[in-house]
Amino acid sequence: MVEFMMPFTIDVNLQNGIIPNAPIVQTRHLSDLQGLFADSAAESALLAENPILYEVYEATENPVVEGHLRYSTTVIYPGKVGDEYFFTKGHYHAIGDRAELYLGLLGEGYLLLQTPAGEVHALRMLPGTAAYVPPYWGHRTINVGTENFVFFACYPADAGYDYASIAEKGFAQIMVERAGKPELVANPKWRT
Ligand code: PAN
Ligand code: ZN
Repeated sequence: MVEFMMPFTIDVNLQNGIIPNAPIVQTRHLSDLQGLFADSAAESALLAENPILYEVYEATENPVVEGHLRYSTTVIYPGKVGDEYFFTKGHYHAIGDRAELYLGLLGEGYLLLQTPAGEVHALRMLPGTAAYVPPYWGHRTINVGTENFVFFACYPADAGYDYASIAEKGFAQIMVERAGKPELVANPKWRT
């Protein structure tokens, strides 16, 4: 017997990305991403201040089971560690074949995608850009602007998070500021 969940709507504040009634499920400070930035000296120096890099608002009413979707907004603050722009930790989905869709709401950023072998693609995201994360790709978002970079994400409820591979190896390429502009360069810390 199918159990029918009641349909519903949610509101997303398009001025700031906040989903009213959705708790902040993640507040990530620099210390939560320690070791992920290429410039270790700049990272250590900024740790004294330990700024918040990003926050995630996730609507939590949906069951975390196969067949359902979950959704959230992520607000990444502007800033850099050395010349590398603030980014999210990045992860593969624990169930690798689960895809995801991002929709840019505010600001200017990049979605960095990586295969486990280290093939990287960077997709520019502006308000209105819908960016697809195909199954099996690791993904990280980066704020390359001077304002908050905010995006909506929708993903299979059972996708889960594998942070360990990224924490261990990082991304093969990183986004740094060169002559005032974002540029993708090889990550000196990347381990194959
Ligand atoms: C997103 C991310 C969110 C924060 O909702 O979880 O942007 O990034 P990290 O999880 O890498 O810290 C998503 O991709 N969910 O699957
Ligand atoms: Zn994801």
